[in-house]
Amino acid sequence: MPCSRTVVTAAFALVAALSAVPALAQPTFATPQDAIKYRQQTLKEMQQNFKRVADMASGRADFDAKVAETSAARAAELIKMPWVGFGPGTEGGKAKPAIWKEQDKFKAAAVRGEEEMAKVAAAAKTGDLNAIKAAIGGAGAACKACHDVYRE
Ligand code: ASC
Repeated sequence: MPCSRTVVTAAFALVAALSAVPALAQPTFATPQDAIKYRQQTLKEMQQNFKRVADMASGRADFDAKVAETSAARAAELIKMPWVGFGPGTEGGKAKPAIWKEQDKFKAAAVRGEEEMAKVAAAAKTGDLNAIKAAIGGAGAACKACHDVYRE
């Protein structure tokens, strides 16, 4: 075969790709309580990071560009994580049953949060407090919109 080296390389790439799948799989939970704890913890840590930035935007805390950037980046990563913890049969905590009755709407609310937090992270990366001030309200509104409907 003229291209055996290419074939072997491709085969290795395929094996590597397939064996990488389990590592990328979503976390699973032994019990509903584990899922509830997981989503509460990730949302809590997200909120702590968001609040640090929001306090700078409102003037409650002194502006530190580096802290704002790392905190906003962390919040933007963390807000992607809790949603897998709202799987079938994990009703409980402060989560309202509506989450499981209208999964599409809940997912849309989650995505809105992710998008708004990404804007805060992008703003914080510029180091410009005014950019953060402009972005923070949209993120807060996304948090509130979801809580109003889906959290006790
Ligand atoms: C927070 C927090 C929320 C949002 C929301 C904004 O810091 O915990 O849920 O901001 O209150 O309206």
